[in-house]
Amino acid sequence: MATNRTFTMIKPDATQENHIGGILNMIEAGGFRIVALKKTLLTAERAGEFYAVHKERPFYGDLVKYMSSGPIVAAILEKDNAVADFRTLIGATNPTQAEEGTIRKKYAKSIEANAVHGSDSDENAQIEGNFFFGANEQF
Ligand code: RTP
Ligand code: MG
Repeated sequence: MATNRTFTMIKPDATQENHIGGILNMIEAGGFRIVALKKTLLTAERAGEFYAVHKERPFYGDLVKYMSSGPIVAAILEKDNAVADFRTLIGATNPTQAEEGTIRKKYAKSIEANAVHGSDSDENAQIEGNFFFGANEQF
């Protein structure tokens, strides 16, 4: 079933470089409403759990280390067609391939330190949002 929500994280490189406001600005300007928002630090264990789908991929160990290297900002976002439209707004995983006007084009430093996460399906958006936020934190 399609929903109108997606989930994002502003990754450690972007929070470290004071891009939280700039990225949230692009998200709101892109027509998304912020349903839930928090800054937090993932332990390696929690990061490993979040990215468990990538366990078999060669970059998994580095990804877990990177995502637990500093605070992240987690958010649930709402908009029609949220998952697909948000992936358009963030741009390609590798910033060298990201289109002009996308968040990764503007803020990503590398294929790993690529500024933001965006859910890849409605199902994962719901799982990922609930990983960080209880029902009484989503408005
Ligand atoms: P995300 O899940 O963070 O929104 O990114 P994505 O869908 O565009 O890319 P995905 O394939 O799901 O990969 C998850 C994250 O792993 C890191 N990565 N590193 N070193 C590498 O080759 C590599 N490839 C991916 C990135 O941080 C990527 O966003
Ligand atoms: Mg992904």
